This record gives sequence, structure tokens and C-alpha cells, in this order.
Amino acid sequence: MAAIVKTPSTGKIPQEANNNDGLLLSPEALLSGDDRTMFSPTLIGQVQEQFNLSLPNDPDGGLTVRPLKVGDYDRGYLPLLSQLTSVGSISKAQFVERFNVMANTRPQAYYVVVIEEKKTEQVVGSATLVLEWKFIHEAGARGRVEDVVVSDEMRGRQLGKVLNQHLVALATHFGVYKLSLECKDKLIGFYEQFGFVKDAGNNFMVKRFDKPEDQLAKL
Ligand code: 16G
Repeated sequence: MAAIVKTPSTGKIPQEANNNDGLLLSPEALLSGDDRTMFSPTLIGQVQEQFNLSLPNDPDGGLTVRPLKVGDYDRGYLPLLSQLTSVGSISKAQFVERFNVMANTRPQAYYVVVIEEKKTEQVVGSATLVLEWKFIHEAGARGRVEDVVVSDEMRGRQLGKVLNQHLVALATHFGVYKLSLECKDKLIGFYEQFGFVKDAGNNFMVKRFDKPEDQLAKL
């Protein structure tokens, strides 16, 4: 099914998403190597404050919500994603190359938010907001919630909720005119709590290219 939440649209490209020359990025975001973040970490703090977001079930402050870093390749990010779907074998060089593609979109389109467990230095949850820049809706933006995954070992700590709250907050902050996602039937109730509903009259359709039987697909 496809679900959707609508937010008031500003039709404007927010400054943080429009770092044409990188000059608007915070010093942390400009770090080279493994500490480099996909987007400015100050944006997370900003929406946490703006939307009063916190981490429940984390009395010791052992978890942190932050943008994906290059070094997360070595903190279990890809094995975490493989709990969601097929990832395959990706070298660090391939990872960095794809990271750069995503980080360098202008206006910025990819916001991969992760939760790190400080004690183990492992990424234990991740979700991605993708902004799709449009001509329609007064040159507005559509948001997509993608690749939401929480480590099996962290189930029951409401980290999925935390990730989705952050994505909805970011999407609201950016003024998207709608935010949508695809999910399995069993997750409909989970996403409804963040305001997603089935988009009556609209259907999610897909043409796959990743299975042998798809190779003979009609053009
Ligand atoms: C789910 C995910 C989607 C992900 C897909 C992977 C959410 C809300 N939805 O639909 O983002 O890309 O699974 O499955 O996280 P696939 O490999 O069959 O495309």
C-alpha cells in the first residue's frame, strides 16, 4: 500500500537544502574522511528543538540521533540495511562514491538519519527522507520516507517511532506538500500514528527489474 501525509507547503527551497556552494554547511559537515556527514548535523538539533523531539527509553543517554557519516560503513550500517532488504556486497570505495552522490545533490535531496548506540559504536536504526523537487505545487517538493529499519536487537525501544518523528519533522521543516511511503500491510497501523493514510483513489504500482522473471518484462 502507499500512504501519505500532507503538510502545509511553502513552495520555497529552504536554505539548508540549497547549499549550492557548500558555504552554508556547518564546519562539522565539511569534515573530510570518516567523520563527514550527509547533511548538516545542526539541522537535526534544529528540528528536535522546533518539534520538541526526544529519545524515549534512553535514560542513560546511550543513543544519539544524527545524520549518516561516511564512517558508518564500519559501524554496521549496511548489515543493518540488510535486515530490510537485499544489500549485496558493497566495498567502502563504492559506499563513499554513493554517499558523495547523495550528499552532493543540489538542492539537497537525501537526508539519511541514523541512531547510533554509543557503547557499541554501532548504527542501530536508520531512515531516509528523500526530497523530490517539482515544478508542480508552485515549484514545491514532495517528500518520501525510505528504508526505515531498526536493528532486531533494539526492538521494543520505539526507535522506529523516533526515526519517523524526525523524518516527519524534517519534511515539515522543508515545507513539502506531501510525504509518502510504501509499506507492508502489517505496518499500516504503525505509520498511521504519524498521520499517514491510504491515498484514496491512488494506487502504488511497480515494475521490477531485479528478479529473473522480470527480465522478460514488457517494454
Ligand atoms: C520498504 C521500504 C522502502 C524500501 C523497500 C525495500 C519504508 C517505509 N519502505 O517498502 O523504503 O526501499 O522496503 O524493499 O521503509 P525492496 O528491496 O523490495 O524494494
